[in-house]
Amino acid sequence: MNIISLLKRVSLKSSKLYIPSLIPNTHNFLRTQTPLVALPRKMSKESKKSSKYEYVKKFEGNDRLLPNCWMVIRIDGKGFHRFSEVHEFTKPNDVDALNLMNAVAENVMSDFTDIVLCYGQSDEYSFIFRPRTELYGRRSAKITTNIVSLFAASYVFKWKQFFPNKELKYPPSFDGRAVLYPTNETIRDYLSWRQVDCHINNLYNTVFWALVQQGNLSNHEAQQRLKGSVSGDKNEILFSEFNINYNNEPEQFKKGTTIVRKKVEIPLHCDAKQESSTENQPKTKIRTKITHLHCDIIRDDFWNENNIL
Ligand SMILES: Nc1nc2c(ncn2[C@@H]2O[C@H](COP(=O)(O)OP(=O)(O)OP(=O)(O)O)[C@@H](O)[C@H]2O)c(=O)[nH]1
Ligand SMILES: [Mg+2]
Repeated sequence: MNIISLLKRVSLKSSKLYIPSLIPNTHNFLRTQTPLVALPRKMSKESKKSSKYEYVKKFEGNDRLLPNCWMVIRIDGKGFHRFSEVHEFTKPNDVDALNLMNAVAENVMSDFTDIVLCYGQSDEYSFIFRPRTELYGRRSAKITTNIVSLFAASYVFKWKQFFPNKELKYPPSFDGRAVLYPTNETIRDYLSWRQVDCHINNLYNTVFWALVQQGNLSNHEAQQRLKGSVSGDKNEILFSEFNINYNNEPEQFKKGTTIVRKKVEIPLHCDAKQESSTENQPKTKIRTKITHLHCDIIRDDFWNENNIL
């Protein structure tokens, strides 16, 4: 007689003993159910009796996101203007702060395997899920809150790794939203929009802080100087007044960071080679590697090189 049948027999004799109708894992059941009078923390649906209050569940809305659409979860730091001041981030770009954001995004991507690409700049990150994902039944709030809370927790968790000599003064938080894009064209346009935003902000911030830090203008004066200027004017100010060629600024600042899963060929370990060392067998294996890029994602080249769409 197996242990489940034995327990069921005993249950008939003891009115206090609870045997769930579905016991998924005998080992866990035995471990968590001693002494045998204890009720499990969560009852199976079959054995749950609805209370008179259960009707309130019907007030919850159905937020299932449309199927077969690209799903984007974008998170954005709350009040990072202040957060970056309090934590004395380098202006206009703090490499450690940006790399912390990238490491956190990679952490989220590793945890949620249906994310095919992430794009980040400043205090924001977009996570792109494959259109056919069935994660959490495509429930918008469940997906968004899981991503945003893992992001915030990982940001705190990894802070010391990037700022070993800087105390985290208060807990950072992030907002999150889910947006659907129905076609390959619209998801590409979404990402182009974020990358153009990165370029516009970075060019503005680079000139603004050059005028303030090297040109000794006040914040207000720098703002007035740049009012109505187009990108050509800003490039000219940088070049003629500060000898800065914007094209030579780091790609990470100009383009933001794109994280993708790349298939890479890696050599087999020496011992593995010895075990099965025949001439015809491959000496390499294909692995997926999460890779950070600072490249143009607006042009076709990126999409032709990466098999994402
Ligand atoms: N110094 C510095 N500041 C940064 C850096 N990255 C982001 N920031 C700051 O973070 C802000 C992000 O912009 P927003 O998201 O529009 O501003 P916010 O204060 O976070 O406002 P909400 O998102 O509406 O809460 C920038 O304006 C900068 O002030 C950085 O690398 N260095
Ligand atoms: Mg923000």
